[in-house]
Amino acid sequence: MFLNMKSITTGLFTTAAVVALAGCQNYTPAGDGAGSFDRGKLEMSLSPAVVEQFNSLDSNGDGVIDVSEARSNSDLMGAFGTADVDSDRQLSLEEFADSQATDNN
Ligand SMILES: [Ca+2]
Ligand SMILES: [Ca+2]
Repeated sequence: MFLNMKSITTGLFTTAAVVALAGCQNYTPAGDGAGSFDRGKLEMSLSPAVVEQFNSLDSNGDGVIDVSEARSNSDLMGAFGTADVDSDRQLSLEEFADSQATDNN
C-alpha cells in the first residue's frame, strides 16, 4: 500500500518535470544529432530535480552555466572552480550534476 503510493507520487513528479522541461525550451527527446541524444540520455539518468535546477540556472538556455549565471547562486559560485572540471569557465549539465552529487560529502 505505502509502496504503491510512493511509486505513483514519483511517477507524477517525473512526468511534471519532463513537461516543465518541454515547456521552457526547444526540447526534442528523440533529437536530430548525436549531441542532443546524449544530452537526453544524460538527463534521463539524473534526478529530475537536478536537471530542473540546472535549467533554471541556465538563464540564457545555451546548455551550460557560465560565471555570470552562477553568480545568482552563492553556493554554486563558491563551488564553481571545483565543479568546472575541464576549466572552460562553464558548467555543463554533467559537471553540475557531479558537483551536486558530491555537495553533501
Ligand atoms: Ca547559459
Ligand atoms: Ca566546464
